[in-house]
Amino acid sequence: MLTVLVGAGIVAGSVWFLMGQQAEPATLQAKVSGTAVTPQGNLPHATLDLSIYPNSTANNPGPTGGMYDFVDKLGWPFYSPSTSLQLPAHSLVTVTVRQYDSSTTVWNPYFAKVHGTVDGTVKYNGVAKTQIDPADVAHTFTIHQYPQSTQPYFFVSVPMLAVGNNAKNLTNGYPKPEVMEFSFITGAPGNYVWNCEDPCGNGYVDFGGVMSERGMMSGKVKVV
Ligand SMILES: [Cu+2]
Repeated sequence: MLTVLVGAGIVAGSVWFLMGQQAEPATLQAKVSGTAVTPQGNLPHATLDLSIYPNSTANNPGPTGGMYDFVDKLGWPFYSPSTSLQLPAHSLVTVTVRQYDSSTTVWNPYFAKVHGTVDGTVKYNGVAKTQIDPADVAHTFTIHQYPQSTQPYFFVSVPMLAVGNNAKNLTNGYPKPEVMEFSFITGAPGNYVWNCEDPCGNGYVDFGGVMSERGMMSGKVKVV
């Protein structure tokens, strides 16, 4: 019992430490170009490009400054170029993700399924799918409400396909990426959060460390 209490204290302590130190990275704005035909009529069309790296390298340092200069040395995975995202309201948003990390099996199969995209699918390297094998999930991109929010409902969750464990690194220090492309429709303006629901961190059930880290596996989504 004492061990459990001490363990819980360490988890709470490290979460407090990380929360207290968190800086918000510079905001990445989705680019609007033209309109798109959607199930909700013609809407402005915005695009957003993200990458997921398994670790930083000399040429790709990841988030820097403040505590990131410390966490970057731990070999943690991160979303790039930013985890602070801004999306236009009442628009079709198409996100392209280049994913360079290997698998950590997602424990809850719900997060191996696609939720909240326009037609319920994601294009994985050009092939539309509604889910992938939980064992092949590297990370997830999951947008949701703050707890007890009164804002419009907004939920999108996409499992990110892992590169093979034996994939060879190329000259840039990473293997050839898996490419995910998906679209969703935003509603009224509001403030949301996103995070990864795959246990890619460490500490308590692998949901510590990087998982709660702004700049790495969680961030803000502002709909304007
Ligand atoms: Cu992750």
